[in-house]
Amino acid sequence: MEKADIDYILYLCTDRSFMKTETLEETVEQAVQGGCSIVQLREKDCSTKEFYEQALRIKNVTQQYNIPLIINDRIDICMAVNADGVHLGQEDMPVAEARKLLGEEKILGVSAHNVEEALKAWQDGADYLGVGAIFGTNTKKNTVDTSIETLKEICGKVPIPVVAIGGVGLSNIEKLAGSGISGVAVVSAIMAAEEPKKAAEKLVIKVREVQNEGI
Ligand code: 3NM
Repeated sequence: MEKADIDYILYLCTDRSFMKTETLEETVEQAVQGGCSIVQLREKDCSTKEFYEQALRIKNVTQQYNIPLIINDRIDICMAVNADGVHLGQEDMPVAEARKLLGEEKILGVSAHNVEEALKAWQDGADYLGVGAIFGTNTKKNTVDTSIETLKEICGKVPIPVVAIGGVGLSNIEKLAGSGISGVAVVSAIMAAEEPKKAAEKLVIKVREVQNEGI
């Protein structure tokens, strides 16, 4: 898949602790069937071997639906399973080094919390940015609150896609109208849903509605 063709409208970050299905693959497949357009495998408490095996299983699903699979933090896992890219936080591998290791083909996403971090990530080779936590979240500890104003400013200053993350759900997506984002990234809004497919369908409809109003 060409980088330019990637659709960031509904970006799912996984977290097995929320899931209602037996396996992570099931939740991911249902979410993708509902319209989730890109998936990040985010594993914080497992061995490298488990992470690798889980990545292979999730890749089976994303490949079938032709949507990108991004691996959180681990360049080695991305290369080992030939995933589509890596997402890095500000405390992870420096972006320029990661770009060297990954090459030009892989997607490189970076978390940014202010304009300075956003500009640096873009200059160092990021393909997209995750900006948050916009609405606050209990899903991840030690997040940095980022305002909608800052989100908007970042979107205006970097030429790469920006997704909003952190507490994003059906009830607050409309607050992002006019911000310039390419999509939203969610964990609990899909992972914790009894019906991930329905949850994804509703979220996509909402993001599109807001986009039509000039997101
Ligand atoms: N990154 P939920 S917030 C993985 O602020 C992640 O960079 C964040 O989970 C950041 O959609 C977050 O359940 C968790 O609020 C988002």
